[in-house]
Amino acid sequence: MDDGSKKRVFSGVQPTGKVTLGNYLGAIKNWTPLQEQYECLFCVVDLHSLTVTQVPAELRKNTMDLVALYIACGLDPNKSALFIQSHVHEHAELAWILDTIAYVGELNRMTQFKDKSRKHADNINMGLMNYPVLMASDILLYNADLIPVGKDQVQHVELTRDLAQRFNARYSDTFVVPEALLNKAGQSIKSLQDPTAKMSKSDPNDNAIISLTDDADTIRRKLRRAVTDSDTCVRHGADKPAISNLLNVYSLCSGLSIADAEKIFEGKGYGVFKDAVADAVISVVSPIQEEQKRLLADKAYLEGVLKQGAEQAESIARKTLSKVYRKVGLIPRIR
Ligand code: AQP
Repeated sequence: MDDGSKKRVFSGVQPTGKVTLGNYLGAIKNWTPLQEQYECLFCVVDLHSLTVTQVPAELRKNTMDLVALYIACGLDPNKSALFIQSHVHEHAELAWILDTIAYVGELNRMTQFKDKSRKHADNINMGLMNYPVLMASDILLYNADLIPVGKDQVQHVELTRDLAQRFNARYSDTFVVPEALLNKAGQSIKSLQDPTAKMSKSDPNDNAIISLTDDADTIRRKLRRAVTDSDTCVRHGADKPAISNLLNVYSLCSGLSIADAEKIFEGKGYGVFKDAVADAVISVVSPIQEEQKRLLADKAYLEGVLKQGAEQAESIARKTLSKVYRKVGLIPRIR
């Protein structure tokens, strides 16, 4: 962690299931280089995941898998604070204060709330509606300047900005007003079965997603089955959403530009192209899987990382929360 001169970055992923290639290309992959330039905090947002029904034992496993995955993807505990959201109780406490300045109307309008309410019609709980307020708390607690997110989360960062400005206007300058940091290429990786929908870990159709735990054969099979567009031409364009998505994945995994990829696959047809996409994805995913497996076998190391990360995060969070409590008029406890 840093002496305070660098800009601060905060981001997180929910341990809601098997992390997808979308989470990796749209989020985690882009965090690694940020560690060189910024003071970074990366969190496994377990409290967020409770907004949809979880099996407790699976949640525990997914959480530790994700911690190991962060490190396997290149997040370095010596450069960034890596921690679990629920280990720093200030997240939930600041969320309560922010709840008192967030309007029901604005939360009701959030696209993710509407989507998830449709998908989980039997469990439209208050947490689902409050999700963006907890996310605002995650960010504002650390006075983070930059929030690397995929396109789907930009609306929540906008709400965070609104809440920060509203609080600052009402109680005097307190929070940094953060900005979303969007990685253009990976901003939205689409479902393999419906290129108009984003690839999501909680998608019930396993063929729609590539999970970072899928083995090579599974990745190849899923890509071969991926839906395509009407003609047989490998070209990027608004009229070819399925092939554009695969080209995007290919480009991000191979390091080649989309224009170069279009030239390579000119006249080759979808079969050859899909196998090449599979090769590129496997070459990225396999080493991550091996490293994740190695890390998961070293429980003591992971626990040490989490202890250190929570301490680093807590030392910032505690200061922000006590400032906020003071500003809103709560009396500090005498110790
Ligand atoms: N398909 C995607 N393409 C690019 N980026 C994506 N992200 C998610 N899906 C894609 C980015 O991953 C980060 C972590 O997301 P999250 O787990 O906190 O929540 P999410 O956006 O709701 O992700 P999922 O996979 O869709 O999870 P579920 O199914 O549980 O809701 C974010 O930065 C997000 O932008």
